[in-house]
Amino acid sequence: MPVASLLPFTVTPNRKSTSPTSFRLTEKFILLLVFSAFITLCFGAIFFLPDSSKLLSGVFFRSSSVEAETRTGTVSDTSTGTGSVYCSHSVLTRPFGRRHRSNRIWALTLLLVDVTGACCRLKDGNHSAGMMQFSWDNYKRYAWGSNELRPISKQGHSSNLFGSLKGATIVDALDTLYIMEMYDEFEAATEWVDRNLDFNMNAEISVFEVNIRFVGGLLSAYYLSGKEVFRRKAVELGEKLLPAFKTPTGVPWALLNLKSGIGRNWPWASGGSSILAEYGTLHLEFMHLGALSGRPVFAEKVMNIRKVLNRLDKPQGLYPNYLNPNSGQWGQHHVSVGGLGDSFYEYLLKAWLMSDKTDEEGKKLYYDALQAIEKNLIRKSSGGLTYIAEWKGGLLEHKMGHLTCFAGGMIALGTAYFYSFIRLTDTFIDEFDSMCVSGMKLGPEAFRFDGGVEAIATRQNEKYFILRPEVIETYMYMWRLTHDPKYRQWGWEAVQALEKYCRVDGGYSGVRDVYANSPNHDDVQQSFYLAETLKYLYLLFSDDDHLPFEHWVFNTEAHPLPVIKKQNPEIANQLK
Ligand code: DMJ
Repeated sequence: MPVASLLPFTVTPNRKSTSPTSFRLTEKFILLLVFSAFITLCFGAIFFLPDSSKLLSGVFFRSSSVEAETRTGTVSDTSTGTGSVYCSHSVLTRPFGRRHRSNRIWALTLLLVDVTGACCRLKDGNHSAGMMQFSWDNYKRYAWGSNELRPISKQGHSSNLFGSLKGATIVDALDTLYIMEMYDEFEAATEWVDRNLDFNMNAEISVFEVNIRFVGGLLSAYYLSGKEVFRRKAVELGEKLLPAFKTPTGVPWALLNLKSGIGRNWPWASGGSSILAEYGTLHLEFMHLGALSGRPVFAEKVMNIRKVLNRLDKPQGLYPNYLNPNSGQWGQHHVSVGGLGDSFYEYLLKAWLMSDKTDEEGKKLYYDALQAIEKNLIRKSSGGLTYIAEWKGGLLEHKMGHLTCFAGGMIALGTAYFYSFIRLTDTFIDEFDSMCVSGMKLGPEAFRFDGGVEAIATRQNEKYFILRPEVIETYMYMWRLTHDPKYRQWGWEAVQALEKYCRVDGGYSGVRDVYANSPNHDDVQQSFYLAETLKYLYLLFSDDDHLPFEHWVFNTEAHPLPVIKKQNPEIANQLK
């Protein structure tokens, strides 16, 4: 499936062709002269103009450089809490001058291709682009090819989520590099993917993590850049994941050996169950894999998961986090909109949006699930804060995870279409800032509303912050949907907190206790920091037409996937 047929920004309008035979010889000669003059002019522009990419971005991607000038000075207003939040290009980002000449050619190519004007608008960066540069440079210097960076010990790091698979940070960061116009870095990452990203190994991986980070990252890189290598690798990896669905119900295993195709579930999961947030967070990527490979098997696998879920009774309309893939029955009745449940709900809504609002089943499943959540899990604390509790066999645990904080953005996005949730969003989000942050202005992993506390982590093992994006993700959605400056204000405070407490010599690190007086670093720069946290910050301070919601849906790792438009019948049919 050619990229051009999927993307709004690469479709060129039909033009009437003129037969060459209709020109006389002299006319042909004049045309040739004009054409040669044009080519010479273009090359002259590439080599002699000061920096054509800046000019082009000013003229053709709307004048971000001009905007940046007018924004200068507002940063200090922001830091003191007054005025609106804008980041000055000249103060906060690296200069354009270090760009490679090939980028100018690419910019010129974009100019020639982008005749529809519907391209995702590539803008000047903001402060997060500088943060990205720092994270990337350090990863490249100390941990190139490893999954993640240890920024204090300055070496590579890997968790058991990826087995012996390599390069998680590279693949997760590809689209952020591209979106932030860090094209030299994007080229280096592309070359690494082409030469080194290998799935033929005896590695036991998490199907969910590899799907959202690797498949999602490769798909977005493909859709943004059009480079075939990403499509090829995404489909190759997708094929490798298919054996995970070999269970009696078709609900996939959590873990899979890429070589043997043997799967199993996490040993800690209730009764050998698969996890809702894991098997329920494959839909977006698999729909695109189906579209790009032309193989219906990808869509069939994820649509079958819905069938299994539709057959089951839901306690109070809620979805338990555990489901046994052999029996097709629920495991322990634990319900959460945070860890173990979270992105299942997100993908119901986004499946509908990504299908250009044709996936009516996805829409209804989301609506019903949210109604049950509103009724059974959303509560008010004694101090008046609205939060989402967890549910264990009918009893509420008055705790909310950092992971749950993404729900503000999800509910807001849904509210744009489902008006009945407006009240919920209004109250919920306004209290967000005080709930999800600590004295360091960084949110703990979980916070409680019992035993006389209000939104505080009371257990030592819930006080850490690992550079998670969820709070900033919600700020970004809320900003886009309301344009209330407080979301940029809060985002800017998050930037300052990250700079103050998480930035170390060799990159950015999580902290072990957000209530401590000074940070005790955990020495890990998570790949989702580059994929999500920095990207959402960047988008928070960008214009709305930069990856507009109308054309793009973000997977749960913040990888943008294009909406598959109705007028593309071949793909639209696969989504039904
Ligand atoms: C990311 O890998 C994804 O957002 C996932 O859905 C859960 N959260 C982590 C980051 O916190």
